[in-house]
Amino acid sequence: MGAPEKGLFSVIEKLKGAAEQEVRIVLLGLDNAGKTTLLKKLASEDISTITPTQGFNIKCVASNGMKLNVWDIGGQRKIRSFWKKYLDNTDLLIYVIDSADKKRFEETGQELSELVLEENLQGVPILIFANKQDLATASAASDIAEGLSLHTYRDRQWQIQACSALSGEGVQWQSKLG
Ligand SMILES: Nc1nc2c(ncn2[C@@H]2O[C@H](COP(=O)(O)OP(=O)(O)OP(=O)(O)O)[C@@H](O)[C@H]2O)c(=O)[nH]1
Ligand SMILES: [Mg+2]
Repeated sequence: MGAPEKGLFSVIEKLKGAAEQEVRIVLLGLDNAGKTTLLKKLASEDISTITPTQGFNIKCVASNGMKLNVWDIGGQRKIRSFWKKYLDNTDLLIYVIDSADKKRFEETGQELSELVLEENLQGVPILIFANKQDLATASAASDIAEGLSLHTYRDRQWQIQACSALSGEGVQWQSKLG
């Protein structure tokens, strides 16, 4: 698991500083990666009845004097073509990966590499969550970073963080609120 100070908030704080009031976050990744679970966990909502997202969910989370508008968009292949419609004015891209789904590492890497080429996302920082670390078969975040060649992303800030949306470990949101 990543060090606590490397949490979501440190990224947002670096991004915006204290002066800015509103942050637009887009949450993307393949279907079943755990995006909606992560978002609900962040908002301290029940995660027992989550179904695949057919369109998108938006949640506004007020925190540390900032308003975080988080757009959680379905990751099924047929929905991915709509991702582009949601990228305008994005302050932060959160990209979620199922760390235990090795069969789809190539697919998720491909989607991410296409996203970083999007004009609307030029220079936009990326926070990658290597999710499902509670599963014994999960790959380490460092291995995923290497597999995705993240070190080649030199035109923006990026950070990868191991987490479990299910347990909340590594998500580090509430811990920063207090
Ligand atoms: N073991 C484990 N399962 C998780 C974790 N996060 C999510 N899941 C499970 O993964 C499945 C998919 O989670 P969702 O949150 O619906 O995934 P999604 O990325 O929103 O999927 P789409 O809406 O289809 O794009 C659910 O059964 C979740 O319970 C995690 O950290 N660990
Ligand atoms: Mg979803």
